[in-house]
Amino acid sequence: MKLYMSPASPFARKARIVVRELDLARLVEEIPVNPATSEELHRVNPLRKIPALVLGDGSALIDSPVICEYLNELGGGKFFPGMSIWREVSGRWRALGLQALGDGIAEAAVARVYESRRPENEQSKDMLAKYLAQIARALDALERAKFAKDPTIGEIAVACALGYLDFRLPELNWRETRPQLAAWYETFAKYPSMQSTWPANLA
Ligand SMILES: N[C@@H](CCC(=O)N[C@@H](CS)C(=O)NCC(=O)O)C(=O)O
Repeated sequence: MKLYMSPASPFARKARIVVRELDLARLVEEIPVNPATSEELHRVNPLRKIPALVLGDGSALIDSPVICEYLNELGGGKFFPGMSIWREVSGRWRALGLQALGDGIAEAAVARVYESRRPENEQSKDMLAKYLAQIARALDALERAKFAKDPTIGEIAVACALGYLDFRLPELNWRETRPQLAAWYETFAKYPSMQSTWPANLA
C-alpha cells in the first residue's frame, strides 16, 4: 500500500502513528508529496489533500479518520472502540468525538498557516482571528477532558494537533493556561511512534 503524506501534516501523522503502533510498516510505503503539486496524489485524491492511502487493488482511501479506521481493522487494533449503547461516553462515541475535536484544531491551525502565507494585503484578519479563537476554545475544552489510559484514535488526533501547534504556531504558548493538557501531552509525546513521526520537514 502507498500512503501519500508529508512529515508536517497532522492528519497524515495520525495514520503514520497507527501504522507504527500496529506494526504495519512492512505493508505501507510512505510517500512524501507536496499536495499542491504532486500529480501522483492528484490522480488518487480529487480533493488533492494528504493523507491518501492506495490499497493493493489500486483503489484509494482518503480522509484521515477513514484511513486510520481501515489500518486499525487491518492490524487488529483497538484505536476505534466497538459499538455499544452502554458505552456511549467511554467507548466509540467518546473516541470519535475527541478525534473530531483534535482534527478541528488541526484544521483551524493548518488554515491559519495557509492564510498567513498569502501576500499580506490579501490576508483576512477576520479569518486569522476566527481560526485562533477556534483553536483556543477547543484547547480549553480539552483542558477539561478525560483521556483514556489505553489511547484511542481520539487521543492520537489530539496529540497530532498539539504537535502541529508546537511546530507551526509555537507563539500560541498553548501550555500556559492549560496545565492538565500539557501534562497529559508530555507523557503521550514520549511514545516511540510519536517520536519517530515528529514533523521535521516542510508541509
Ligand atoms: N480532513 C482531512 C484533512 C486533510 C488536510 O487538510 N491535509 C492538508 C495537509 S495537512 C492538505 O493536504 N492540504 C492541501 C490543501 O488543502 O490544498 C483529513 O483528515 O485527512
